[in-house]
Amino acid sequence: MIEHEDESAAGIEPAVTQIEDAGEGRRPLEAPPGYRSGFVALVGRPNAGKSTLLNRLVGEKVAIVSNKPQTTRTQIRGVISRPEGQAILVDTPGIHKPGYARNRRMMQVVTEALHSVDLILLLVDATSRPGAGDNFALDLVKSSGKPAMLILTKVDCVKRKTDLFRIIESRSAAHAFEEVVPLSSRTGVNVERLADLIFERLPEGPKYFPDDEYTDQPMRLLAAELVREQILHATGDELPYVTAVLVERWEESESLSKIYCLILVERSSQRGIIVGKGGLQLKEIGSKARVEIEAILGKKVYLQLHVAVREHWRNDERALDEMGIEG
Ligand SMILES: Nc1nc2c(ncn2[C@@H]2O[C@H](COP(=O)(O)OP(=O)(O)OP(=O)(O)O)[C@@H](O)[C@H]2O)c(=O)[nH]1
Ligand SMILES: [Mg+2]
Repeated sequence: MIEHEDESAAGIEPAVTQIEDAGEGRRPLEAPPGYRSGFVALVGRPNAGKSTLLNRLVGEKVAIVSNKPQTTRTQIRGVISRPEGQAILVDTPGIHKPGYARNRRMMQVVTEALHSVDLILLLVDATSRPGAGDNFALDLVKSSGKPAMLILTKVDCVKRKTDLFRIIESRSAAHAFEEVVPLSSRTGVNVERLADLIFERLPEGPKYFPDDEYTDQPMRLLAAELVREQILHATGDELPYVTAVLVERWEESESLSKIYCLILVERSSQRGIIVGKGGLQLKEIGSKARVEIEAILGKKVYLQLHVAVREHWRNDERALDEMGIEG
């Protein structure tokens, strides 16, 4: 059953679930005395640069990135492991007011993340103008009562130092932030410094992941995301919100992974946009995604894409479950 849509901010109730249970079902891992660990949420408006920063901090591609807002739809975790501890970074969908069931779930993901972490990074695009969305994001951070750092992103795009100082001053006045860190995920400036600041604040805690494991995202979901990323890159503004990717079948053999993906759109005209003339665009999407998946799996991949029209998938709770968009 589809619930009544709630457009108001008041409709976003924090539904607290555990994410401290990363170790659930796993044997406790050996950690040296004084080991520190904790969960760190990356939140902010759509397009602020959360996923790009997550990838940069982790040093691997964990989350897909695009210049379209609302690229991230689920809670994606990436891990920084150091000899002295482990920071588990939680990427979240951009903060916006929910309309569709999918968007409502996306905002639930944000509020859950905020209430179950040790530290919040509020990301603000240094090149963006302050707007209502910023206040909305800030209110969520304030109401969580958690320690927060203000991260000003994309400073490589701010040409004048004086402009940067002005931005830092005006943005940091809004809340008692623990730290204010201007950085660029593109050039890497201040990214290591941020990692150091995060580790300084981690409480003593267990080792949640083996040192060589940098995400808990199932490969199935990551593969679907890598296909969606290529769709976002290949198509214009009309498609991001209406496209979903599901892995229907995955066959493993020693030398080859065969992956069969279903791409959902809402109308047949959108199907045409993705497929392109003579199927050329779909072929291009497939071959670029395949190269990325092969790099991660370290083996050959056969990737088959199929586009289907499913009119109401954004309100289809079952389809959302299959995509890992938690309810
Ligand atoms: N110049 C520059 N661009 C950046 C930087 N960080 C991110 N971007 C770009 O900003 C756009 C949005 O980046 P994402 O990481 O997808 O942003 P996000 O906050 O995860 O967005 P949502 O998932 O939609 O909420 C992409 O085009 C990135 O390449 C940066 O440090 N410098
Ligand atoms: Mg993102």
